[in-house]
Amino acid sequence: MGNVSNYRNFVIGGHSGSGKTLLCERMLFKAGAIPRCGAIEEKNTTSDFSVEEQEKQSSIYSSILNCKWKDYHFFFVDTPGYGEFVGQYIAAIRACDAALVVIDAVEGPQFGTARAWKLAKKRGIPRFGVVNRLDKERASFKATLEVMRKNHGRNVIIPLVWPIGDAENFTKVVSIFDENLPADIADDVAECRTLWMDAIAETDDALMMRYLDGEKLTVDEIKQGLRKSVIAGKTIPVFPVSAAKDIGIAELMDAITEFFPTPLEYVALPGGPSKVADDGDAFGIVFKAVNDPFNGQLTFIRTVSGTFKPDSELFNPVTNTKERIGQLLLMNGKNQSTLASAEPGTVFAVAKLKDSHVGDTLSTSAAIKPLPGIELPNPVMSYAISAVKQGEDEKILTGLAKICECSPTIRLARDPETHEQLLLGMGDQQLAIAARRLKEQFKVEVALNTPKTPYRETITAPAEGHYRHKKQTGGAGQFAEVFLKIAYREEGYEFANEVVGGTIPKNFIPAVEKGILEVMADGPLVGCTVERVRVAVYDGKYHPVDSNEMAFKIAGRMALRDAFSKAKPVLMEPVMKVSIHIPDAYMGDVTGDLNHKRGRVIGMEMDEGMQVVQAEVPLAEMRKYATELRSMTQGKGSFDMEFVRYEQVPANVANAIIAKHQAEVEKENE
Ligand SMILES: Nc1nc2c(ncn2[C@@H]2O[C@H](COP(=O)(O)OP(=O)(O)O)[C@@H](O)[C@H]2O)c(=O)[nH]1
Ligand SMILES: [Mg+2]
Repeated sequence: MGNVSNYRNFVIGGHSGSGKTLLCERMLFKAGAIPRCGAIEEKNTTSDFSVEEQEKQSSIYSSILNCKWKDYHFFFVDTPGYGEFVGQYIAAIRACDAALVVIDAVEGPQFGTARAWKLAKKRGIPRFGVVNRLDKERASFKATLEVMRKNHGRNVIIPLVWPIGDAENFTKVVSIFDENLPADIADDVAECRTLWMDAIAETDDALMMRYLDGEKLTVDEIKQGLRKSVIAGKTIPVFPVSAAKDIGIAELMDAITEFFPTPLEYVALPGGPSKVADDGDAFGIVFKAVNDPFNGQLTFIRTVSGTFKPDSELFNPVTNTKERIGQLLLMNGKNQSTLASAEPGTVFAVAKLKDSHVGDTLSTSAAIKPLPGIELPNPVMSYAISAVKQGEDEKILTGLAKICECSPTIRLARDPETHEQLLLGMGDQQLAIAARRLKEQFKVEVALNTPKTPYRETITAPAEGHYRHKKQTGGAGQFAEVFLKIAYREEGYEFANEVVGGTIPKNFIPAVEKGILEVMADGPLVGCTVERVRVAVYDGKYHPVDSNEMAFKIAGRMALRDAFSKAKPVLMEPVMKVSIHIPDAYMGDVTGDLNHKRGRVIGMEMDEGMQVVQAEVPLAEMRKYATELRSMTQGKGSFDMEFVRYEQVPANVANAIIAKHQAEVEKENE
């Protein structure tokens, strides 16, 4: 297609509503890639082309875009800002060389902004700050800039252009290096120049010496130093713009050509390639999949090194699969054209791969080592799922598996303890959208229910148990008798045969343990897994004719239930470590709510202007937290959680759970 050093590859991130999608639309339009500039309200932007996005008037999926700008070719990805869909941004950022973080000039930086900065920094790619919607009433460049400076440092966040006028009066931007600027911005611009000159001098000792000697640097030296500083991530140039009114966009696009890296300056993650080139074996990372009604499954790849060609054979070293690819599709939202080759930095799609998924590597060489994968966040919400119509379980699982491919933060799993089929994800909205897709695309309906909590049962005192199983009904009788004792152990389960003198013959011991294992899997309190118990069978009786395995299994089971009831049994529940990110104003509400949830706050800290509350909370109380936190914080909070340990359920809570379970069992037995 062209010269790889003129390719630019970047992702657009930021808080929802900051104008990322409109900025993309504006860039495509200015570059002549689309015939008219769509609008969010008219539901005709290139990025937000799915029905769900048009209804919501907000992005849910990342969109793959490209355009030519002057001698350059941009490959870029628009991403959703909304927290539940952050997986789309994380995957895109993994594939891209740089990030534009968009900030709303009315609201200032928000929590979605902080997340966008942080994830880009973690990926180690250069960043621009784009202060957008500056034409709006109440918008202020300087106020927004001050908050950004406070969050990231005055010598890091440095405007490269300055706006003339704010809000209704925002008319244009000027380069801070221009001569003869209006007097009212002279001080601000002078400060930016000094900050840039300091940053540039730091990139090179020789420049530093000359700068300290008071020598003037040439325009070329300034540009090169600036580029070096940005690519090293030391500085973040800031651009005031209005995507709606097309102000500052050309300046931004020019700066992308000048200061963002070329694909050959690829920032590898630890374990990634040490060198990339436009020749040699081709390899790239899979970072997105979509289920397209026309093409079926489309898989998106970013070429990292080498050049992919159509109609060729690729290897996936992660799944160990050979894949045949046909056309290389160049996408602009849903519009596609074909490519003759895909050089480094190119983002392209291929249809109908067999076994390649988000995070995998594809290569022309079978000897390729996989690139580091994509680290996605843990699910924070789950539903137990079942088919609304009987007999459609299989169809639901196949459909959902396809949906999970395209939204890799959604997962299917079977809970081995509760035996429920779970659908896990980042929040109720994301999972509701998945259910809706399933209905529309796969024509099956799924019911989403609160999952059972995988409680565990254990004992707190040693005890003995006994059971005598005896039945004499007509023909052959049944007889077995078992004595056993149980004691608490630190973890797991242990079985010991301490029978002496053959009171239970050796060949029946496995049957006794089978009965015991039935109780271990289906505990007496609430039917959950029993653990932390040592069971020792020490005596019994048998009958030479009437004893059999079935009889000993029953005796083993009943003897353990007997012992268990005397051993001061307790219920254990999973406790999660939860980190909650919220604006300071919601601290009281959030910690108060944690108290109601039997949670313990174990730490608080500030992080980029947000409060981070660390707490330990029982899983049973966290089932609807995604929804609750959203309403408590007007959508401004987010959280993640992971399992820490099992803890004893307080007696009053446990009694209620046990009573409820017993009532259910009785109802079933009726
Ligand atoms: N006035 C004004 N509105 C804008 C501008 N950019 C975006 N918007 C509006 O802000 C809203 C959110 O824009 P959108 O692009 O969907 O934001 P995203 O969630 O970041 O993708 C929409 O109503 C846009 O029309 C801008 O520069 N000026
Ligand atoms: Mg959007």
